Amino acid sequence: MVHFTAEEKAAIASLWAKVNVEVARGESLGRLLVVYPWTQRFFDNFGNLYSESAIIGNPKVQAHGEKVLTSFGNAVKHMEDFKGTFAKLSELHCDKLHVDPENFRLLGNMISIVLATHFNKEFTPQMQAAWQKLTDAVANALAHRYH
Ligand code: HEG
Repeated sequence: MVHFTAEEKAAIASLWAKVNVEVARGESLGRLLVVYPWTQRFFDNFGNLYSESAIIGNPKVQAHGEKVLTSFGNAVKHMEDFKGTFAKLSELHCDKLHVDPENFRLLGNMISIVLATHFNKEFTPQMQAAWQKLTDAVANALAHRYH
């Protein structure tokens, strides 16, 4: 089980409190779909994903991105029990959607990049390290059904 120090928890919570999910909602998923185009195959019912601007402006990408980000917010609140928190979602992604778990890591990296673009200097290497630990823990918890 991953352990977070009190400093890491405080750093993560303080940054997350400033994230405007309404604004950032499509950015991480949008970047995933642009940077790693093969991830688009999971979203073939999302309509137009033909260009970067189509992806970023696609309302379904926005709506789904919001679900993903909100789910991350849930992880921030439950840092003692990722497995329990993501048990249902792990079932969905592994058993039903068959998402390759490598993609969970890739999406975690996109979240780090979005945070870096929004928070610039505040997203210090130490802050990044704490977030990377969180996104890795979420990725592991989501992949749990594959283990
Ligand atoms: Mg997933 C559904 C969270 C990565 C593909 N994802 C969902 C849902 C949540 C979620 C909360 C909605 C579940 C529901 O409606 O009950 N996803 C989530 C997180 C992460 C992640 C926190 C973080 C790593 N998802 C992820 C990746 C892919 C993917 C990397 C594919 C490349 N998710 C996916 C698909 C659905 C969900 C195809 C169903 C979408 C739909 O049909 O509405």
